[in-house]
Amino acid sequence: MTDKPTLDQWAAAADKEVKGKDLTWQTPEGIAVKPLYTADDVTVDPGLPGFAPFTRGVKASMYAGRPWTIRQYAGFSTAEASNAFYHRNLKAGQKGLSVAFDLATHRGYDSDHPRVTGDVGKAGVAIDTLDDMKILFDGIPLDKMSVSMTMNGAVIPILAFFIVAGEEQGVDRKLLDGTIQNDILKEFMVRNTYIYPPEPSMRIISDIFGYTSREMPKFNSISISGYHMQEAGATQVQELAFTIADGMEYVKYGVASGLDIDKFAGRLSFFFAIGMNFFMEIAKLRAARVLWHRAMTELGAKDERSKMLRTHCQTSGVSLTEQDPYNNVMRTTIEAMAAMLGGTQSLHTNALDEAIALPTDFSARIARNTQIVIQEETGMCNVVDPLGGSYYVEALTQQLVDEAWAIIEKVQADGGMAKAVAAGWPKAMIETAAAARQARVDRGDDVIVGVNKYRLATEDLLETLDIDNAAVREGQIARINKVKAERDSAACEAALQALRDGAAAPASLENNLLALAVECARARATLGEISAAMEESFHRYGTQPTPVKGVYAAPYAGDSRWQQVLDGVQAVERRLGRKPKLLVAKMGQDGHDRGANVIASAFGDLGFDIVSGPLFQTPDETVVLALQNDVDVVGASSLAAGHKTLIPDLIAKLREAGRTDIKVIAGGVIPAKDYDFLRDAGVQGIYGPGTNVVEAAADVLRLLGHNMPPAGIEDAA
Ligand code: MLC
Ligand code: 5AD
Repeated sequence: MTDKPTLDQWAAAADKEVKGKDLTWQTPEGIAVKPLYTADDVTVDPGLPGFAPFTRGVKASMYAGRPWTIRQYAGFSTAEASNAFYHRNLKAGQKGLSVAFDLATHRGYDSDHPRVTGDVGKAGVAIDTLDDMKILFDGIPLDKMSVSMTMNGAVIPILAFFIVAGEEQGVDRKLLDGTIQNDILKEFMVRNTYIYPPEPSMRIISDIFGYTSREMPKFNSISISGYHMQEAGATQVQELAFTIADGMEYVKYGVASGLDIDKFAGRLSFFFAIGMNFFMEIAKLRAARVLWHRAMTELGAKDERSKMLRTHCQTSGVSLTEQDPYNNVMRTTIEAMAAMLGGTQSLHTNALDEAIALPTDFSARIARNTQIVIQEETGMCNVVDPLGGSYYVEALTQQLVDEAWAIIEKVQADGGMAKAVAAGWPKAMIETAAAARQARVDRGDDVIVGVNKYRLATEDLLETLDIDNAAVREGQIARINKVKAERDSAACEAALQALRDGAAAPASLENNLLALAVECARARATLGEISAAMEESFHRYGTQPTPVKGVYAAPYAGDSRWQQVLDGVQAVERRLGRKPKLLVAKMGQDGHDRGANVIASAFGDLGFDIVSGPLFQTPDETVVLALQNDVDVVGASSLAAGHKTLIPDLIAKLREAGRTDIKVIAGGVIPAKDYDFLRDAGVQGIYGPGTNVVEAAADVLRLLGHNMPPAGIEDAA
């Protein structure tokens, strides 16, 4: 018998094979992954599924007993169209519902509000009245179907409509099954569909915890979300740490409002993104359960159910590409497998047209079937936590627990997540990670197949969903007017006044905002009216973006193309007698600001003078900003499909002001089929997903009359 080889012998053998090359992988998460893991790396026994700390899953039988819920997030145009889509999807194997609202609804505006002309029905379904909500769930029994609603800003009117829609279906509140996102801290950090400032927003959450724990025992009162942090650029460690820290903050607020921790904590739920770093994502979900168990034990929970982290997952939107979009099917499959191997309770798989539009019936079918195939064809569900005991996965799980806990301790030392969010450092950390990632992609250090490697010379056009925004808006306005004409206006006004008074008074059982809003919903008040009633005391919140500096530039030190563009900017500066000036504009209710912030950072690093416009501007407000700052270029960043309404409007208003010299460019989620329309409207440059930012800057220099040489583009097709 030969001796068992030692680890040193293995290292020597591997070293010889690769001629001394260091095989350690520095992941984008900043974790050093070794080429081999052994039993020596497993320092913590993961225990058994269904038992604390739930590393291996929250149920003893996991998917062998019941598979995760196939819960596809969807919503577009009207309640009628979305309802029909839900029925078709449920018939085809989807198991739970998940509602996507349009941005006007998110931000508490009725569809007839002048600020939302470009947003109605675009990124989700428009809901203005109880009637809309009843149509949305027509034929869907709310005591049998679990429904998730992604709503944070206008959470009070939406939840009130949901409760009354159930009531009018004859469903007892006690039986309502589902989840409301209701996670405002991450809105202030990354998603930006807040309405009110942080303090009243936190009161709203405690009021919802109070109401649902008393009245709706089956309903998950919050979905504490890391998803959007990863979408905004956060590393897995940041996503994990800030999400758990957010959860701890909500629990503290709930307890401070007088609730018993074990009376509400069992209905807190979570939501994570699952990106392309396969094993890291599996380990992340396992680590999340360990961290939440530890955090809740520290916060004094006694019931094991209060410490059990149940989560929804969604495959990563930003990992998908506009280029060669069928590759997205593979990406989503890999991510879906990571989510299930990590032990998720519920899952959304993204559609292959993610990077440019909302799903069509075709792309939604492929996305849904990705999960059905895993559940029904592969046998993967028959074994609980099949990666349990993998040296690598167990070691990574522990490493993520340790690294995330260090950040959580920093948050606690700073007084909790609400204070950290107000101080702004978590957002800055995430934006720094986003700028660094963009530079790695633009330099080709991080490979994206079909984008910065193996790029096709020509792309086929993909059929995508188009929404007639004007028609949806007209229909919504007609319904709002009808509801207002038919309701008992005195009763409605009395209910709204009670809500105004409740919002003006300190939080209490009698002033529970959700309970007061349920009365408003019964009296047929609109979403905009309910939101405005609270806004009178709470006010509307806004912030000024502050792009990070020097992060995008750092890896380009010594790069010749970078230098060429820097020189170009300086040449334009000499000609103008000042730096070329770019206004990065966000119009409409679209709060996706990763793209705008990355552009502002990168162009700033290249020597442009940057004016970072605030979120939620109208075209008129953007024109005022452009004139006040006397900019050369306005770059409109659009990720929520408002581009065909808002950008032409902006150009028309610049013309009216006599400033045809100011160039307008557009970037973001803009389907190729809209390019001609935008060019005809006067847009001089369009930069879709997958754009190399240095080349976009070179292009802008050309627009400003500089003779920029082309880059040596590598073409693999
Ligand atoms: C589960 N059950 C079992 C079992 N597995 N019982 C016996 N044996 C087993 N093996 C039971 C559970 O205990 C539960 O009952 C019931 O079955 C349902 O299972 P679940 O695991 O709770 O699943 P689900 O109902 O789907 O709830 C999952 C959740 C929830 C807890 C994560 O919060 C949820 O559905 N979240 C979805 C959030 C979402 O869709 N968000 C979209 C965001 S999109 P009981 O009685 O114990 O409850 C977005 C994008 C954007 O945000 O920015 O716009
Ligand atoms: N329908 C379907 N999916 C949507 N997403 C956002 N809005 C919708 C919608 N109306 C998904 C996308 C995006 C993520 C935030 O949610 O995948 O990346």
